[in-house]
Amino acid sequence: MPNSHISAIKITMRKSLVILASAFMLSACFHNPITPQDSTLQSQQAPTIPFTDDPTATPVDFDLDLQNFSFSPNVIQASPGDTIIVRLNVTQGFHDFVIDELEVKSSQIGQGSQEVIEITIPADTPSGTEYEFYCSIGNHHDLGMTGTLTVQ
Ligand SMILES: [Cu+2]
Repeated sequence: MPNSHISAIKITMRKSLVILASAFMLSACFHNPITPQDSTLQSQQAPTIPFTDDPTATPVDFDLDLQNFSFSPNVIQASPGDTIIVRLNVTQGFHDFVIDELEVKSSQIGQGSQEVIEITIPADTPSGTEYEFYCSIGNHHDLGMTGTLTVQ
């Protein structure tokens, strides 16, 4: 008697396994249609490169090296109405680029990093106007980390 009872339990367990396996396959089928949608989404998100993501690929008007504690070059020129593109290369230290009057402020950039910024000169800027650009971190300005944007 005890033996037949045990085998009856085994059969029940096998049936359960089969049911479980079927349920798994069914759910696998339901999941299948989602997979192609996912891969479509991924291909739609494929690289659109934002302006500042690859600074080395962007054509620029001025290349500035930033180090402790100066800009090189420290003079740049533009005309009224210009939008100039400036690439900031930090070769030493941790710096930014600010022109208060034109509301220009880059990120704070660490050594070995770059950032490309745009500076728009208002069309009604009088010829001969000089804007100071400087690093706003710590006392870098007072240590001489300044330059001049001249409008011709
Ligand atoms: Cu600085």
